[in-house]
Amino acid sequence: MKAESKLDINLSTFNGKTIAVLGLGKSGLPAAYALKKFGANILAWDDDVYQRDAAKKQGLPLVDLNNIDMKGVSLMLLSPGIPLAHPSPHPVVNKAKMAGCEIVCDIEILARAEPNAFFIGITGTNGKSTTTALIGHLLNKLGKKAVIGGNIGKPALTLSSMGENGIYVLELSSYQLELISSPTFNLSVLLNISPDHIDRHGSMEGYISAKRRIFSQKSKTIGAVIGVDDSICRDIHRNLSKAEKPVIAISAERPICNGVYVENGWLIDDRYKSKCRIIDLSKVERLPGLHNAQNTAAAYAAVSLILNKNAAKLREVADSISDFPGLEHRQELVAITNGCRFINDSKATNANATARALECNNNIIWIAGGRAKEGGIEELNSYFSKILHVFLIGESANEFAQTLEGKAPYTISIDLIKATENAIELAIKEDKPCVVLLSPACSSFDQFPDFEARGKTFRDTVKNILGNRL
Ligand code: UMA
Repeated sequence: MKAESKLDINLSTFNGKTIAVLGLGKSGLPAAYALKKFGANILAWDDDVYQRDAAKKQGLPLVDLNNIDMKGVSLMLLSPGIPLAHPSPHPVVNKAKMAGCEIVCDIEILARAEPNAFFIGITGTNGKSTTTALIGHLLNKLGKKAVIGGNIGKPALTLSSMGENGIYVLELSSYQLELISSPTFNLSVLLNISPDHIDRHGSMEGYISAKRRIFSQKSKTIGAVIGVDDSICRDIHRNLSKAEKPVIAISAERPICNGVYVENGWLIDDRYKSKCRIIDLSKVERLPGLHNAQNTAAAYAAVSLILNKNAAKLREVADSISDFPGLEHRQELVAITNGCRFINDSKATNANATARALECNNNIIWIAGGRAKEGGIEELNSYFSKILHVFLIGESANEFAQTLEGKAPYTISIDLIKATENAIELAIKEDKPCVVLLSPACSSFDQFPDFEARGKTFRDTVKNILGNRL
């Protein structure tokens, strides 16, 4: 993407400031370009020579931040993937800290540039992209000016300016939350917390405390939504529910008095005199499974806070849930042939996310593997009986093979194209309806630049072999 392709946010408040930018990838490059356009004195750097070349071609001044005196640098824009504290801080981060320089990410810059806009922040270990997209979809259907962005893959400073009447619906990773210093959100959504990114945060406590930063709320906050299906979030809810503003508890697993929950497939709002049955989620094809029940409950609850329980409008929300188009790489149905469904769930970069796909499918031909997270696929043991065969790819192949030994048949296919070909061959021979599922339970970085490239390879391979049979 060309950095200047869309720069709508007015950053004149940073005019004349000296800003170091470390990391010139998806978020850093457009941010550096935008700040430069509005008169900031940019010192840009990336440790990767290719990224530096790309930045140079777009006219960004490069300065090796490892070799400069940081005094006089007022702000450092740090890309979220670059270590702030763990496993060890990037050397430039240490220099910036010693020079007393504030370290932030692009979301903080957006919040300062658009102080009058309404900010919804969504975080959680899993489900945050779907929830973000669904909230954006529901608000747009209600005729609200709203845009989605952040960790979902739309960098903050490439979004349109929302101004006073607009809404930013932002997916926030724990990495980004660590790099936001101002009270930012008018409405905060925390879906769930389970172990993830421990290396980056040093411990589970560090990860939880990064997630809790979603409650860094503006004085004009209208409330919060919290999933209470795990014990960590239940504790957070217990503490927050003493707050003045409404904190809506949501659950995909059990009835919640005065909350929003899913029971026998129905989304229920229990904040009225009598329980309101909102929509039968089992009929919503693009939001399958319990995990999507949680996402939908959270999105509905968040939007209901904005609508201030306007009953007529809430009916419209229910209707709009059914026409949510779904998201790429998250249980994305890419083809159906002879009763076999091909599902791209490349975004499942940990076992917990993969569990959600295994849970709502049967007769599964599973493609898994990549760069494994701690614990590998051990926690998926209870799903192995649903699996017809596993095709293993990537660095984790041998480790996963050991976990599967004697529990599910597997083949080490090495790479994704081979695994997809193998899976299709097997699916064609199968006499019962089955599902070919790419849900790696691993990050993609051993074989692909990101999960999007991995998902696209799967989708292209399926379509090349089967044609468009959706
Ligand atoms: N870099 C260095 N030095 C280092 C490490 C990296 O210079 O020591 C450079 C790399 O060479 C590269 C740049 O930093 O050019 C990459 O920065 P980054 O890793 O922060 O990634 P971006 O391309 O800016 O993308 C980021 C998010 N990436 C991460 O948080 C790792 C994207 O989330 C997000 O979509 C994007 O901003 C737009 O906001 C992706 C992600 O994997 C989807 N997120 C993690 C997750 O969801 O689990 C947190």
